[in-house]
Amino acid sequence: MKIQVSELIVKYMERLGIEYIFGMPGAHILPVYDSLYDSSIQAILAKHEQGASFMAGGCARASGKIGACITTAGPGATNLVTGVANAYADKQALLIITGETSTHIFGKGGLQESSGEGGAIDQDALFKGITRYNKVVERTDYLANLLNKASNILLSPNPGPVLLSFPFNVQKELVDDSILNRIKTKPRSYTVPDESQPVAALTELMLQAENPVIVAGYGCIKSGGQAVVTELSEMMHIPVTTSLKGKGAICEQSAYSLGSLGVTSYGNAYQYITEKSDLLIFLGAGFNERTSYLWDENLMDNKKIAQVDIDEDQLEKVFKADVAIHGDIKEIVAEVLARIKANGKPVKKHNNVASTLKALHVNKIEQDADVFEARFPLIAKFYQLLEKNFSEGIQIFDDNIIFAQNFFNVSTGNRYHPNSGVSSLGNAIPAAIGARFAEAKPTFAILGDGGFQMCCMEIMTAVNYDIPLNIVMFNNATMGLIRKNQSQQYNDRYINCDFTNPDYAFLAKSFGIDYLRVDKEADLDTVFDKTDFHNGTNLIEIMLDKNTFPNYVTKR
Ligand SMILES: Cc1ncc(C[n+]2csc(CCOP(=O)(O)OP(=O)(O)O)c2C)c(N)n1
Ligand SMILES: [Mg+2]
Repeated sequence: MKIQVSELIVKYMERLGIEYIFGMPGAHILPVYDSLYDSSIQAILAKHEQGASFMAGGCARASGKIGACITTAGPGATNLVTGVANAYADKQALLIITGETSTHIFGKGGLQESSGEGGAIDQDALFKGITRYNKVVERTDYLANLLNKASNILLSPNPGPVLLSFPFNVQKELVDDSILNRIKTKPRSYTVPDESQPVAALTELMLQAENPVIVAGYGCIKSGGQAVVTELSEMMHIPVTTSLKGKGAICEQSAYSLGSLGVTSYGNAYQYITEKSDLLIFLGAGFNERTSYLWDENLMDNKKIAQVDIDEDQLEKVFKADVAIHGDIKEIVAEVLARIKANGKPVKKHNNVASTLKALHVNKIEQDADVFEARFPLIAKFYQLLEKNFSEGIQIFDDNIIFAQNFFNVSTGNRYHPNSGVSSLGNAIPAAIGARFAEAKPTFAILGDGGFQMCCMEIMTAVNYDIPLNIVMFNNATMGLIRKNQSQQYNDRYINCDFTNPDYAFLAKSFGIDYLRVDKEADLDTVFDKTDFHNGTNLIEIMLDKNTFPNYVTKR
């Protein structure tokens, strides 16, 4: 049967399991919107295309499925850039559909033309560096191949954004719907290559080590490896630290949790690794600037290194490993566990862990308490109450990062999504909205007042679609991180960091959402007593002093 290309695109997305597509229409993409009218996919109208791309990213993060967004040509597409860049850096599966002027107009100066011809902007070139695949689809005879290529990227264990731009006339062309049967829309089952040798070597390394430490990353969570990693840690008494994105890979309240590893953290994990550890086992964790303390060699010195990652490109990217295994973390760790159990020898217990952790804890209280807790009592208490009231079942999108990294112990039943990718301010609110569409659980966006003002109109997207949302905003009337740097590194020469805030109570009222202000600790008890975190849309404003800086030490 013949169907329009616009309908084929929508059916392709349905088969990919896409339930929501975030965007904004324009004349050049209306045929696809018209096909969405009859689809099971719900089209969500954002306030700005950047918001739409962040929502699609949040939806993908929460659901583990493909996120999707749709815009018109020209400014619709250019407004997507930061969200797409974020998904690219974060290796998120994002399908972006954009419109384009009809091909017979190319090069003549069409309205919003983005063909790159005759002085028009070149959308293809613009997105080249931030997509895994990017195509202006000018003809239909290779549609099956082209969509298969898109599927291969979107469904791979290491995906990225795919942008398909359809000229207006192409969207309305007729094609045979049998094309759909030639397109892959389910992930290939991933079989671990024959890893028996490296897995045996990894098991042996672990049995030999006196003080191994697991560095768990987001790859652990993506593979669903939390339970096996926890079992391994508890069975062998191995402490676990995580990258920021890996927070929650094991329960951070666990006796074996060293908290997160990285420049803005307390430094327990750093201390344990540099002073005690003789084996580091990286499980789906990158070793970026933040996690590695700028690739501090003390972390690697005098110890063996093992690494497991499903992304082959991550293996030995920035360090040399004694054992490097390309494979699914859950499967590999399960295999290691089975081998250790079958080993016959008694399982080695690393008995000094508890006392070392205790010593570090004392250390932490003595050295760091005034660095963080005492300086930010309201935020510390907020996270304590959050943990107490929600031991599981919430998802958090956090643009601020520094406070949560230190104050918030993530349990395996909660999901914490720090603003990673390109670390763009303005991500938390739309990403949380996208996630709340995918997952009906209490959802939090946590961010500063600077970031809030970048994306706050998207709150109305939540309101328009009855999406419950909890926004926690830190009001310090400044770009705090910038002010801190200008104070500490530029002799208090403040430039372009401070600003005057609107009255957020009125703002919330105008949006029709609930509002609570926190000036003192007792106000937080009221917040947790009164707020409907499940079904309400709430703005919680926490007042901070602009001259109180999170005084983390970058190197120890
Ligand atoms: C899109 C974007 N622009 C600029 C920056 C650089 N930047 C990092 S933190 C920061 C200040 C954030 O201020 P605010 O959101 O109020 O948080 P605070 O540090 O005050 O808690 C800025 C401008 C960024 N990360 N993203
Ligand atoms: Mg601020």
